[in-house]
Amino acid sequence: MKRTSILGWILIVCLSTAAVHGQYYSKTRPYDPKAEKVTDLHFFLHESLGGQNPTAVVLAQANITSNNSTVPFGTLFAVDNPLQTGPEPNSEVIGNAQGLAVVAGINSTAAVMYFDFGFTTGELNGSSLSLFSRNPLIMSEREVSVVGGKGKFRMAKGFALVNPVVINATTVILEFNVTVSCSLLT
Ligand SMILES: *[C@@H]1O[C@H](CO)[C@@H](O)[C@H](O)[C@H]1NC(C)=O
Ligand SMILES: *[C@@H]1O[C@H](CO)[C@@H](O)[C@H](O)[C@H]1NC(C)=O
Ligand SMILES: *[C@@H]1O[C@H](CO)[C@@H](O)[C@H](O)[C@H]1NC(C)=O
Ligand SMILES: *[C@@H]1O[C@H](CO)[C@@H](O)[C@H](O)[C@H]1NC(C)=O
Ligand SMILES: *[C@@H]1O[C@H](CO)[C@@H](O)[C@H](O)[C@H]1NC(C)=O
Ligand SMILES: *[C@@H]1O[C@H](CO)[C@@H](O)[C@H](O)[C@H]1NC(C)=O
Ligand SMILES: CC(=O)N[C@H]1CO[C@H](CO)[C@@H](O)[C@@H]1O
Repeated sequence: MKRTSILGWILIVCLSTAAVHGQYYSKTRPYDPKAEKVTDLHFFLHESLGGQNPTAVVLAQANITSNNSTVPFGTLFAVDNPLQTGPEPNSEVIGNAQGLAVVAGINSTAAVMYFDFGFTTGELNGSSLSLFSRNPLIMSEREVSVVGGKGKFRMAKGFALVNPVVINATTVILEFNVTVSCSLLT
């Protein structure tokens, strides 16, 4: 009974708060391009496939009978890859890349990635970058787009140049050089 009444009070308080702040508004203010700041980042993404502690796993795969690939068209991966300061496996972890990668090339091993690069150390702790792009691995141009961010990277936009350091059946290590501009960098 007591718990119910407390929940009731919380509900009433929330509802009254919502009523006070519930006015719709839409305001426009000038945009100041001089407020844009550019940030460069350099780090390495480490991915483990298979084995005891994979950081990328297959969620689903289309039932395609004719394919010549170990990662055929229509394969969806869930990913939680550490971001580290160096290509060495024991280098310092500074964040992680969480998201999805879908193999989206019918006649090629091409993927599209939907990743959130979250940073967990230093002044970027709690900030993240949103990447949405074709996976550069198999493309001749190894570039991915940064479409947004949060924390220090609010309203970020930019790109990353990617250099594959190691790619084999069990390990992927990618060097990232990210360039983003943000107008709200605090
Ligand atoms: C996969 O496709 C083949 C051929 O169309 C079919 O025989 C088989 O039952 C399918 N398997 C599943 C799990 O749907
Ligand atoms: C598989 O490889 C063969 C021979 O290289 C090729 O003719 C065929 O088109 C390929 N199939 C697919 C689905 O890529
Ligand atoms: C894939 O390759 C086949 C055979 O060469 C071709 O008919 C088809 O149009 C190609 N599909 C795409 C999406 O490139
Ligand atoms: C990062 O932020 C979280 C949450 O505020 C905090 O628990 C953690 O200790 C911080 N890590 C570092 C390395 O500052
Ligand atoms: C990233 O920048 C470093 C220098 O900071 C350079 O040595 C490296 O080649 C660059 N890599 C890519 C993929 O642009
Ligand atoms: C993949 O590369 C890593 C790092 O270079 C190495 O430790 C591992 O043995 C390689 N695995 C295969 C299957 O080649
Ligand atoms: C879905 C599917 O059929 N995948 C197969 C594609 O080809 C590779 C290699 O021949 C098989 O291992 C997959 O099972």
